Amino acid sequence: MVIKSAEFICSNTQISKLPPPVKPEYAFIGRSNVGKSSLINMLTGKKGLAKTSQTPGKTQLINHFLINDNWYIVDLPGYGYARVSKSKKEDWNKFIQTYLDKRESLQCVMVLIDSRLDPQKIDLEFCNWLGEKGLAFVLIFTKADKQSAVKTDQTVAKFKKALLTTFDEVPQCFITSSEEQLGRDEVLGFISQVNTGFEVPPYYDSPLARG
Ligand SMILES: Nc1nc2c(ncn2[C@@H]2O[C@H](COP(=O)(O)OP(=O)(O)OP(=O)(O)O)[C@@H](O)[C@H]2O)c(=O)[nH]1
Ligand SMILES: [Mg+2]
Repeated sequence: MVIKSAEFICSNTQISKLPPPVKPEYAFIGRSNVGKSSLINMLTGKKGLAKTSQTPGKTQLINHFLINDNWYIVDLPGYGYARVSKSKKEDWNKFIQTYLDKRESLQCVMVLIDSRLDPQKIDLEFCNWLGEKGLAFVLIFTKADKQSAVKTDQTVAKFKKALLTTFDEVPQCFITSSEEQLGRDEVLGFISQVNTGFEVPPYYDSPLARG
């Protein structure tokens, strides 16, 4: 897929204020600091599009980016950020869970996993939650430039094995590096393919809804 345009549309804390669900949408989520915003910038080829930071917890809102006037990338706050109070964390979890569970145009949850780490409980729990909700997801392993390809393959294999204790089959996996532009064609190719099957939810497709 060629990226012709990528623009920031809105930041939200309220589900009711999200753009109408008339275009296919992909949510990028993972632990705080895993590299979500960097990956979005790498995929779109726009360095400053999503704000990145060395301090975990940078992304605090649901951010919508419109790509090629045709589909959305959504940058979500990272989970597992220790320095947020417990009640705030619960509020966030609820908000994100509602978004993921109810968003009609959400085509796939892109779960980002740090390729340097052994399977983390919080990542596995999140994948299991997606499974319980019947939400489609893929795994994107990040920061592959930080170690050898052999080590990355080992991490991927361990994660798949851990998932197979609760899943019958493992989802599609992508290995990426935002530093080295690794995995860009693969991830965009996947999105492009899913986009072709998108249908506008019936209500929004009616003349009434279109105004
Ligand atoms: N070497 C390397 N560093 C990366 C890569 N991706 C992200 N980083 C670094 O990791 C840090 C966090 O990146 P972000 O993209 O801000 O992470 P995030 O997941 O959006 O973080 P929050 O919004 O805080 O949850 C930054 O210092 C990035 O430069 C990568 O592929 N390779
Ligand atoms: Mg971020």
